[in-house]
Amino acid sequence: MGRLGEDLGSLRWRRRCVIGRFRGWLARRHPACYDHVTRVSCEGFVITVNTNRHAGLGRALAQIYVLLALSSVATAQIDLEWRVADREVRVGDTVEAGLFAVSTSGETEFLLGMDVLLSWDAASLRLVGLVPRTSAFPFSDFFDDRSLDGLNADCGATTFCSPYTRLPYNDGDARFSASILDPTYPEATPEGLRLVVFSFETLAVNPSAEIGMLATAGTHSSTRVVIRLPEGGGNEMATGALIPDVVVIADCGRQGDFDANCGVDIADYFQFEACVTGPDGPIGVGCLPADLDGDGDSDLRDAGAMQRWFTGP
Ligand SMILES: [Ca+2]
Ligand SMILES: [Ca+2]
Ligand SMILES: [Ca+2]
Repeated sequence: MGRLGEDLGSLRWRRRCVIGRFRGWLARRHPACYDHVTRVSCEGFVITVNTNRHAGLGRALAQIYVLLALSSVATAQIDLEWRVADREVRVGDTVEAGLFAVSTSGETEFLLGMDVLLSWDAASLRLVGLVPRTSAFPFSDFFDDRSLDGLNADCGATTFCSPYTRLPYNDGDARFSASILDPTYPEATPEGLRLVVFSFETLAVNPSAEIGMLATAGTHSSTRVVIRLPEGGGNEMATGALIPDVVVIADCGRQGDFDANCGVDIADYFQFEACVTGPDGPIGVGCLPADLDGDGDSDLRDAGAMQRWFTGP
């Protein structure tokens, strides 16, 4: 008597119908073998067999392999993606950044809950908070996580850093959690579901201030998304890619702001027109704000940037 094929698993396959199809097929075609499938889950399977009892086992296992190979596409994943509303801002502006859940399976997936380790450039951005009424989850917040890695409490205090505002310390990382309260699941689509909108204040000039996520932090904390499988299929971890976004933070008195009043308006536009050089440059005296992209001239590309920076009449 021997054991063959133990822990063949860790093959991941498309869960829903495939698991059911696999079980049904195995039960019909190879009931003896089916008895030895000791675990079938969304993560893989384990088969423990008695080689002396099942002469046709090799053929059966070969067929199982074929079935699983054909079906071993990745399980559903939910990418988490930042989408910043306005990527070009000035110091002192507020930036709204939406956190989106994007289904990569081509289907709508039902979200059960998530932990997201937010990260941002704390030298140039300050987390202001959640934009009210933007959450797809009824229950979401920066919870007191002192018992874990204290990402929301790592200001050094013994209590939650901001017990009144429910805001974590602005050190560039925080743990955000969301979950449902009743069986109404937010639906992540391939186009992306906006989970929540965070607002950040811009603190300092930075041509590429990143708002991102951490996969793990400390000893216990990780970014994870849990989905609910249909038809009583249970819950499944479905954490996909973590996709950051960047904000361009410029200073007052630059990038088209000739009068340094932290806005680009008609008065700035007239001065810009007087400074246009075409692609050969060079920039004239007092015309530095007309070179918005910093390449030494004031041409059509700068004019396009001027329009993007335009803040009002
Ligand atoms: Ca922190
Ligand atoms: Ca101005
Ligand atoms: Ca230029």
